Amino acid sequence: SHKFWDTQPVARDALQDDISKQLEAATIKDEKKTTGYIKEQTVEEIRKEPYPLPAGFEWCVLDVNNEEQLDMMYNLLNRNYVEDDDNMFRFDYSRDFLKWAVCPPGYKVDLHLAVRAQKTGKLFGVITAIPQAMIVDGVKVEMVEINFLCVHKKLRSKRLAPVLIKEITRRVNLTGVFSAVYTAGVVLPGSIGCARYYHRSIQFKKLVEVGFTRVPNNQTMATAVKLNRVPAQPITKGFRAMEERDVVGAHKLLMDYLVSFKVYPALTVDEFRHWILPKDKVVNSYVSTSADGTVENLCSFYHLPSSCVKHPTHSHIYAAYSYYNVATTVPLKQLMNDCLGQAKAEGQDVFNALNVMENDKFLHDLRFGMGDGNLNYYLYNWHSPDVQPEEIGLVLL
Ligand code: MYA
Ligand code: JJ1
Repeated sequence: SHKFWDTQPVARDALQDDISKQLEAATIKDEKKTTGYIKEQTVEEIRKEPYPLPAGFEWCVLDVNNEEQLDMMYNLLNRNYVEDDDNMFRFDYSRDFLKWAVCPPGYKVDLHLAVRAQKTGKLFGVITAIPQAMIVDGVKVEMVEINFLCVHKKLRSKRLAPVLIKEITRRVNLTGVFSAVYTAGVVLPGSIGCARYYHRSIQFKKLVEVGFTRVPNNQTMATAVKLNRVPAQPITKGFRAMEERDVVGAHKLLMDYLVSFKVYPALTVDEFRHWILPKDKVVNSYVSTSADGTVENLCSFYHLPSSCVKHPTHSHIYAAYSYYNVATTVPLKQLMNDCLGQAKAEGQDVFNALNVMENDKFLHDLRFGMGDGNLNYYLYNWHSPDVQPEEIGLVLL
């Protein structure tokens, strides 16, 4: 049982839910709703006062355009954020990345929420929300995306996370939004689907040295290095970095593509521009167009290095994460192979992708291997059918 999550408006897992078990046993048809709010609310009934914090702590907001406050957020996450199962690697989102990730069009500073020590001002917790309309099973819903939930290692297991979640929920509710989407490596109530991480080695030798991967039993280092070579020159005709002049066309290309999925973001042109235009060491995107400039193919990745927690010489692995890709005039496999070449040129050691959207079409042939991590997708306060990974048209940062 979940002391906190059992009190929240999220879908109950039919197998864990006693009531639906009883219903099943009695063969009463359990008409599971597949659309709409789980709990109907209005702004008027939302509590006006912040939730109380343990003595010695207070709420604050992070102005990431202030270098000192950005540094505080960066340092908390760099030392305390997500690690792999064996605590070998820890996400190291860059400062520029964090600014980009939490400041899309329409963002609110009030929703870059943190907990600090009253005396010293030191940060102990953070959680962020950004606005994003989502399409779930064909229905458009105003939501927020929740990310960067983090509690300092020294304050773990003291129930601070539920307070952060309740307070961000209250603040989001006061803006008239009542649903949210988020992802997590862990399994919690409210999951609508589960995706798997896949990894394509680019700097194979380094990845072995840091323990990210190993030489397969039937291969030598030399053969493995050879097998993982990527072409430096793209094959797709006219393949180039995306520019402002491509934004409207690429936006249409992506949104026409995303309609085929059960869950995807309803991006405005301005939001799309923010998320996709190349930003050094943050996000890369590439297009090819027809002679008249119509965008026909789009691929992209974001930069998320991880610190090597214990390694004596290698401080980081540089990882590119597959973002939004649409191929209409070439095979997706070819487009993604070109994308791999660009990731290598950008100094990346590994290219990561989830088995969402049509990624399964290229993962095997382009020599991706299954990782040891899962990514669970969640909705807060919205009924949704369960979705298979290939029905998910959403990549969160
Ligand atoms: S996912 C990334 C999460 N961050 C990390 O994994 C970084 C490293 N870990 C930590 O910093 C801490 O371990 C965290 C928990 C902060 C994760 N999502 O305070 P506690 C539940 C939701 O004693 P701590 C991301 O950023 C747990 O089941 N709940 O635990 C998306 C238990 O509840 P219950 C989680 O370990 C975040 C309770 O917390 C998670 O000190 C989306 C224990 O609290 C988790 N990842 O801190 C958040 N992990 O007893 C939800 C544990 O019931 C947003 N728990 O089982 C919901 C929508 C809100 C907005 C709504 C608007 C309308
Ligand atoms: O990166 C991940 N796993 C790697 C490293 C594993 C190190 C030991 N635990 C991995 N490497 C093997 C790759 C190899 C490729 C060729 C074929 C054989 C295998 O598997 C994993 C993902 O797989 N990452 C994590 O576990 C990090 C956390 C993931 C959850 C993220 C939650 C984000 C929340 C944001 O809202």
